[in-house]
This record gives sequence, C-alpha cells and structure tokens, in this order.
Amino acid sequence: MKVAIVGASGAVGQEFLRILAERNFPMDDLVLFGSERSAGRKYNFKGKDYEVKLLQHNDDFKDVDIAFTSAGGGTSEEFAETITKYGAVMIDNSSAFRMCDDVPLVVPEVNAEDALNRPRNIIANPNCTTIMMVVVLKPIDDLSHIKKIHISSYQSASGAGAAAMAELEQQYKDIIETGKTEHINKFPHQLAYNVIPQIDKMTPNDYTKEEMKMFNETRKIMHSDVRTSATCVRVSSLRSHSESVWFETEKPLAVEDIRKALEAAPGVTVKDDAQNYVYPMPLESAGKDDVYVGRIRKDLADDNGNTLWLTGDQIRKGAALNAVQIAEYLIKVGNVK
Ligand code: 11C
Repeated sequence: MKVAIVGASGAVGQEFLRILAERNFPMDDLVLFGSERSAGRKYNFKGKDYEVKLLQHNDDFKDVDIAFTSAGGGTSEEFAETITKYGAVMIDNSSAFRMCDDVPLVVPEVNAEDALNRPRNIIANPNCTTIMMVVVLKPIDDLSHIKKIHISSYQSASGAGAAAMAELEQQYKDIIETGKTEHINKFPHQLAYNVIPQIDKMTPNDYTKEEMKMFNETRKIMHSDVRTSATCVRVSSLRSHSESVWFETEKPLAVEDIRKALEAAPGVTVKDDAQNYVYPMPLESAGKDDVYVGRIRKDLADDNGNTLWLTGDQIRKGAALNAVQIAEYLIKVGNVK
C-alpha cells in the first residue's frame, strides 16, 4: 500500500503524518507532494525522512493506492486527473468536488458505504463544521427524522490554516507589546480580542459560503431533506471548532433518549453535567479524535426541538482523521486498487 499526501507542509498535511503513524495505518510506502514553496522540505515519518516532491503533471502517482489531498480547491481541480489516472483513490479535503453528483461526500460514522460508489475515483471530505455536526446528529436522526437545524459556530483560527494560527498569536503579542497590530492578512479583521461573523466569502443570499456548505453538505451526507440555517463565526480560540445546535425532529424526543443515543454513538463523547460546570470546550477537545457533546436540553421555543453544544478538533476529525477513516474503511472492505 503506497500512500501520497498532497499539501504535506500545511496544517492538515502535517496532521496526516501524525495520524497515519498513531493509527499504524497499513502502508508500505509514503510519498509527499507540495508546491514550489514546500518542495525539498523533509518530514520524518516513523523514524525515516521523506522529502516533499514538487506536484507536477507526470506519472508520479502510478504506484500510489491512496492519495490524501489538502492543497486547496484549485490544486485539487487541476491535478485530480493526474492523481487518479492509474487507479489511486483521491480523498480530497477541499471543497472542489463536494457537491458533484459523481463524487461521494463521506463521513464514515454516517454514510461510509457511499465511498464505494465513486465514478471518478474521488471521495470528498466534507467541511469540518459539517463533519462534526453530522457525527452528532446522525444518531438523533435515527431516533426521529431531523427536519430543521439552526446552528451558530465558533470556529478557531486553525480553520484558516497554519499561517492563520501564527497570525492570531502574533496579533496578541503585538497588542500586548504595542497596543495595536498590523498583522491582518488571513482574516478580514483583527481576530485577537474579537469575533468575526464571517467565514469564507459572502454569497448573493447574504449567507457565506461556509454557511451554505452546512446547508448543502448536511443534506448530501445524511441523505436528507433537512434545512440548515447557519451563522458561522470566527473566534479567537486557536484550535478546535465549537457549535451551538438547535434541531427540530418529526416527533418530540426526550433529552434522556438523545443522551443515551449519543453515548452509544461512534466518534462521540458525551460530557454533560452543566450543573457542575461540566461541558466540552475547545481547549480540551484540541488534539482529540472524538466530537464532544454537552448542554443537551429541551428547546424552550419549539415543542419538537432540542439543543446541544459540541466541540471537536477541526484539523483531526474535521479534516485529516475523517479522511484517514475513509481510507481505513476502503481497506477493511477490500475496495482499494
Ligand atoms: C474554516 N471550515 O474554519 C473552514 C476551513 O471548506 O474545507 C475548511 C474549509 C473547507 O475556515
């Protein structure tokens, strides 16, 4: 089994290396790819150094079985054919193919089997905010169909990449030392000591692209007609996204039944004893695999509604871990070339 990582120097690329090693992913060889900026860098994987090769249109993917790509939508679009030409499965972290009819969009806890039907040999990894929400809502949807979702997200700097995390830290340092910061490149406004109610570009309906991803991707992954109305917000935590989620089910559900379903669900940890100050927070979920859930309670404004709070590591379950779990599933069912 030969594995390729495209975008090896990025925050998600680096997380791929950690997760593949940690999980002892069944592979014999590894090849790293990057842009001109990162080509030539070396990264250690299980005691051996690997040099990043320049991603080019050639036969470098001939022997590759699984390619994890995380180098932005433009690169994925440009190189998809080169990557998949000889039968490699491309598991893509960008938004380029997510809503294409001939590309499955997969969260293994929800719709693993969709990964088996991939006419272009591309499988799309959903947006991090969507992944974490559907992992938690799937076991509830199994109790009673979820018709509507309202969600407000609290997304960390990590969602905008490694350079954005560094920029947030620099902003705090600048402000503490000089009272102001000039470092505003990766976010549309200063993020330190602030929250920004815009992630990704605006669309004509006055929702952002990130908010529309939540609407569209949730329906595709859950095979559902659910309607999701989101406000996605950048906050100044460094790593791990959080979400406040209100959902309306066809039948009213008791909080205890929801809690039981979540306790039994794969990839979910319930941490819910708010009377004693126990609930999940991004500082704790950073670096962990599960999505953490708490504050489960009745919605006071909707008889068929409940509400909860969740938090999960955007770089792990929201990106690299989900992609690796898709690959593990394909290997388990013998569906790799
Ligand atoms: C963020 N969710 O937090 C974004 C990052 O569509 O894969 C991931 C964007 C995407 O900024």
